[in-house]
Amino acid sequence: MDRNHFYRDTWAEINLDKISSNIKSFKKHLPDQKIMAVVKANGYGHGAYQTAVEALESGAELLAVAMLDEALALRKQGISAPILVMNRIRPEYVSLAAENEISITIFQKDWLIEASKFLKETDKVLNIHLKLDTGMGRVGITEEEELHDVSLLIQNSSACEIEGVFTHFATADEWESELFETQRKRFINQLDLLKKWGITPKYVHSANSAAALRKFEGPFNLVRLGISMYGLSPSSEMKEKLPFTLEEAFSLHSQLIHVKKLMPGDTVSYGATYRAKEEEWIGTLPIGYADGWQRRLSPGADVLIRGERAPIIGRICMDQCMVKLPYKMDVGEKATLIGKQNDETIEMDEIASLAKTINYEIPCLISSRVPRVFVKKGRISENMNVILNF
Ligand code: PMH
Repeated sequence: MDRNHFYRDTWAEINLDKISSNIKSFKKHLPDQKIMAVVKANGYGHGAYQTAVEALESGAELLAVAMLDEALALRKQGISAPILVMNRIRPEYVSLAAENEISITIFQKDWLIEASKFLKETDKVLNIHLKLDTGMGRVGITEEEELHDVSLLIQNSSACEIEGVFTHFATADEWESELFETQRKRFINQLDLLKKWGITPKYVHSANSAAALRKFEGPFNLVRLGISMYGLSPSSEMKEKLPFTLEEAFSLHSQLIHVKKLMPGDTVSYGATYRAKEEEWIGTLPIGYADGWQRRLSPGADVLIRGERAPIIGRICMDQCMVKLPYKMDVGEKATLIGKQNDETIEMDEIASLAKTINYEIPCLISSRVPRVFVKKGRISENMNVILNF
């Protein structure tokens, strides 16, 4: 392990080769669709920049993030591919977006009127994706009149252009969903209206991972891939019916920093909730809830040591937690909290289920103080340690 840029005994490993493989599988699955790699929230915790570069090298052509800051960070790091900010930006920042060739999402007439005051003659043309709400109920235009006004205002402006139109599904990860079909139809109707008004944007998109995995009919030419690009299934329902294997890119590791013998009756951690029944070997790992290893994972979660499961016992602390070892082990032994050791695997879904949440949330919550180690072409290519600005 190359530790040039971090000093702690806990790290996340991001296997970029798996991201590449997932993107390539999608290219085969949907040869006619362009891929927009969704790298918001630091690439769902996987590292936005590294994931973006890998996705672009593997066949994705565009990127999506949630906010302007995330897009600007990617530009600062030298990424020149098209980037879409999917959430609302403040009207006063439109020039900043235009200057940096960042496409933005709009879904309010008032916003557009306000933003037009801030666009300068000298700016590059601002690329806009219209967001339509077909049933997600989050953001997006719902009324025909507002859609008409917004699209014509943009069309008549020399400062901006409609580059795309999109919507977002609420239930694409459920096989039998009436709402999915309703949203698909509503979107097609709205596209017909736009066409009637002379608007045929370059990019028409609606599919997230779940929709892209299930394939569906419509006049769409781009898919927005998040969770599946990272190798995780959008839902357990879909996991059983995936059209190809998704390869998990994220794994989480630590090392024993202390090993001790407990005598019967000895207790472990805050609240003394764990009490030894017999003589037991206990190891301490330097990872805790401040790293995103949530308290609710104990009791329940295991770690892998020498390919065997060892349960986490007692309360998870802020920076440390304890595991029950099968026998005496040495300080320095590697423990895998998510991932594979020999023939045993702890999947992200296992941890998500123990934490009573979805797999999306787990890597997002692994905090920035956990360094990320990137593997590319089978070798460590880079470390990211936000604390030390690496
Ligand atoms: N498009 C939009 C507008 C999104 O909000 C998301 C994910 C995606 C595409 C990618 O979806 P996928 O990861 O299922 O492929 N957004 C979120 C969210 O807001 N909460 O969970 C996932």
